[in-house]
Amino acid sequence: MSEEIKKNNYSADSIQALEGMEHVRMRPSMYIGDVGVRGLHHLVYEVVDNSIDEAMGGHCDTISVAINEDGSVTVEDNGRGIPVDLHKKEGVSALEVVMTKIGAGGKFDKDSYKVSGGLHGVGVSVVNALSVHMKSTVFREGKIYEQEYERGKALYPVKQIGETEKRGTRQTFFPDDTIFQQTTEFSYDTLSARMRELSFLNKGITITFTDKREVDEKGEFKSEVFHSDEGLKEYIRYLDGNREPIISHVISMDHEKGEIPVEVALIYNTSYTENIFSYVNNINTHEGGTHLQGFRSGLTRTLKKYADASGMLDKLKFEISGDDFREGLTAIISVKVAEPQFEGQTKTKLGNREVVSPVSQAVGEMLENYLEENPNDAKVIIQKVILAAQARHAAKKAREMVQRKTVMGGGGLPGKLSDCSEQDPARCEVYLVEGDSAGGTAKQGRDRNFQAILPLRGKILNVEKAMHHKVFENEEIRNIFTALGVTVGTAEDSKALNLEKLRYHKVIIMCDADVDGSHISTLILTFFFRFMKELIEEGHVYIAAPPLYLVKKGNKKEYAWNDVQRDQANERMGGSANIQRYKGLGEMNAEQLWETTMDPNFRTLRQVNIDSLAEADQVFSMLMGDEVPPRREFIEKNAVYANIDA
Ligand code: 0RA
Repeated sequence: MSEEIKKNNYSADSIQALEGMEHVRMRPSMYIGDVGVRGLHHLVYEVVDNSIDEAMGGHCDTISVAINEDGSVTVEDNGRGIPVDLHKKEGVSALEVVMTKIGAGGKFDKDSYKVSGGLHGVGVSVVNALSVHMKSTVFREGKIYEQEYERGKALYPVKQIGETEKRGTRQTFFPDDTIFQQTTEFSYDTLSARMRELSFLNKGITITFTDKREVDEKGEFKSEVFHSDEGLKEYIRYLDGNREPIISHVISMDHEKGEIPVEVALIYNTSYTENIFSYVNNINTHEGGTHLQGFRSGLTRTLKKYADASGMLDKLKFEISGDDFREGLTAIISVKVAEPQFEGQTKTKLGNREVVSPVSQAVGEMLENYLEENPNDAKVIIQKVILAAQARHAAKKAREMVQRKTVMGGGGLPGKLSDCSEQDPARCEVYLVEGDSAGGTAKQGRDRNFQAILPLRGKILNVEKAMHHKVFENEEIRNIFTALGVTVGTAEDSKALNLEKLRYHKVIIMCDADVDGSHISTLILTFFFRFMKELIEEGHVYIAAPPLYLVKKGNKKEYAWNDVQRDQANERMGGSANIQRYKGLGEMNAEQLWETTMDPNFRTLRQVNIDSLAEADQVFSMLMGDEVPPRREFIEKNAVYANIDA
């Protein structure tokens, strides 16, 4: 290898480049956020982003992404191909500069290249630096060129390896397991969700996604093709597929021209939740920011003006607040910003002030037109807003009761909570347990020093279908708020969550390992997702995994969490072991529950995380909604999970 590098004749600048690459390897998190599962997947997004940029510039329409048999990833587009001619300043080919120099991006083509992202947009050289091996193949001007790299270092100068009629760029990389120590295994679902999202955000592009690691019964790879002609409009239909619309069309607009390209689509449905997803340069801005602010102000101003003029508010006794305009609203805002300033805890909050007014104006214009052209829909929307305002008044009272109890400590902790003695929240955990009897077992089995138990009675409220004041009036839900020490709502943002006084850093959902149990876990998760999203985002929510079987012979016993483990345990005991199937937590005694499910040295907890808020929203609305067929389909599709859970 060193021979080849010498041949490459590096200039002083490229030695600096190498140092840059070393820095990426020394401090990977500075470039990709983290070196866990999330960071690993960012590598793929970074490479795909480059092809998306090429497509957005109008130079390509097809991108294929594949997880290869060996676990590496290949991204290929049919664009112009990264230039391979000599880069005068660097003394090597432009391709090599792009691949091995930090921050080189594609600066030699200002026109279309590129609107840089926040978390990604760091450059493909970062992916190269963090890969044990990478190979670039360029199809350009009738020829095929290739260059390979090891941990970001070129193994040889770009070489021509053949001729071709096709155009494009192909990148294959193998993540470095000394950097990604947790795992280098890509998740099909995570990547597929992102490719779907990208196809909605960039209409007209075809993205194919293939997993070559295994074949199905027919001997075929798992594969999906994503393509959207209508972009955000279609995205809204996808997200709200399981909800009932109250207006006849998705309202949308696409302002490509102008300094700041803005795209917006929205619909109102019969639910009570507000669902707004915002993007900057294809990146989901979880924490919102100035584009969201512009959207909200445009929406409120325009609807309010219309409602005032219509006279529908005349009999209303109280003011309508901003929130009221967003109940049952599903919306997506996508803006492109040349130099985005990202702020906030997770750097997903857009800070650029100049974005507010163009978005607000565009949204206003779009809505004004729609309301004028669809007076019936306009009436339905305003009626919904009025109902929301009335319900908000009821909810406020209910919430204040929760608040008073929590903050003042007046009502104290819920009577059903068996608290722990430890005071430091970082060391405390609370088990939310289905049913009083399992609650009793958990109470006996726990380590009372740091484990608290909150039994929940039967099925908790399906918040997906309940009005907000019903949610805050529900006793089980109030118990959860009080036990956790979490409060909700401030004067300016009624949904803001205050986690400062969170009493347990681990909130563990423990339900029976059967269909009912997983339904109840889903109800609890839905509640957290809609009302305590930050709790999930900050990694506080876990799901306990009780065993399915007890395999016993003589004085030997083993627990099994699935059928394979069960059979293996049986075999280890020489076959014909006694197998007990646990139908619920109630069948375990306190000691067994501790050993298998609560003892930190032995238990497995599944941490709940949200890769994609939009995807999670779609799944929850489907699981908790009215439509049975999609729910069944989901459960069948996720049969592997169902086996663990059922
Ligand atoms: C800058 C200039 C040109 C192509 C590209 C960038 C380019 C970059 C990537 C990254 C992935 N796929 C890509 N495809 C193209 C070429 C400009 C020209 O041919 O005039």
